[in-house]
Amino acid sequence: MKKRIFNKHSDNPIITAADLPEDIMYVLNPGAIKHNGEYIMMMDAATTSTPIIFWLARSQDGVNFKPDPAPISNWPRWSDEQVETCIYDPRITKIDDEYIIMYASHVLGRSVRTGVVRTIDFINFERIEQEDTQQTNRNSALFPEKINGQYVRFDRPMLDSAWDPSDMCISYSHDLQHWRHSKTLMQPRSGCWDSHKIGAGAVPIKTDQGWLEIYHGVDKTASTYIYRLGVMMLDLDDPSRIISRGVCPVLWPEHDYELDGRVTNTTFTANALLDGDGTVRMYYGAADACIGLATAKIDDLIEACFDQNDRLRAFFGNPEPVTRLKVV
Ligand code: M1P
Repeated sequence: MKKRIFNKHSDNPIITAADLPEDIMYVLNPGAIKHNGEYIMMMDAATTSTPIIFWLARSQDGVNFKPDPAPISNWPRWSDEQVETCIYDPRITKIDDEYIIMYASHVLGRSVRTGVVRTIDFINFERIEQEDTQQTNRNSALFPEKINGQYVRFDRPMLDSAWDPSDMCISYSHDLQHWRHSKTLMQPRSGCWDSHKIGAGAVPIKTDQGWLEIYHGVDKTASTYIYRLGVMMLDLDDPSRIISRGVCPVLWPEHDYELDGRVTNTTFTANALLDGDGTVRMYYGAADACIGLATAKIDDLIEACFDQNDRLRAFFGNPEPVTRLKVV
């Protein structure tokens, strides 16, 4: 039998709603980063009285997390003063000396878009205003360095319904506010675990083989959707070029806490942290209800990108994009 790429921690789920001090129903899909020698998780938290908000948890060892006593209370508003009704899936990228957080933002009366907020200390937060393209968009993740003088991000424009098929896209910016030259990076693969829609997962990791990306793929069955995680490798100088896309998922729902929750059959990530010893540590949302930890060796993830690829590259060809993408 093939070895597992990711191994799930024996204490999973490592955080549940019961670990938080207030009236929390669910915690899920954290962004994560190491800051001042400490692991920081920024979790989506759904309370009984507010929509999803962000809540920080901190850890010295990367396994045992202590949630802050209260959620982030000074999250900045959009300049039009609109109140966000729901925020989720923060991806935290360290770039130079600051952390850029890209997340899904809803306000009343408009569809979801990518919000961008910066911080240097996870105490004060400053909004980076976004050009309003009216594009429905989420699952954005910023690369950890500029490439050819530009910021680069994955994003995921959507059709009218969040349940419609969608592609993973890539966009470029000089100022983190105006995103240009958006193009489709990758489509769902018919007949595979990522057949229905796909989206960025983690902030990509730079390796000597290229940019390693862990993404989520959705499979639609007769009765449900299944969210699994897979890998791909992108060209270091031109990340819109896929060098190789792994064939098999590297993590999938299999335990009760992943199969049964707010959204069944769901494993979803917004982070992957490379430790000094070559271990990739990933905090993932399980069933949209709690948080698990899984670890893998970076070399195994790289190998998984190239697994059986030649045979399937010919098979999958280059299908038409399924996402309605407004190119600006
Ligand atoms: O409910 C499963 C996931 O659904 C969304 O992901 P996607 O946009 O790819 O369908 C996100 O809302 C995510 O938060 C959630 O875990």
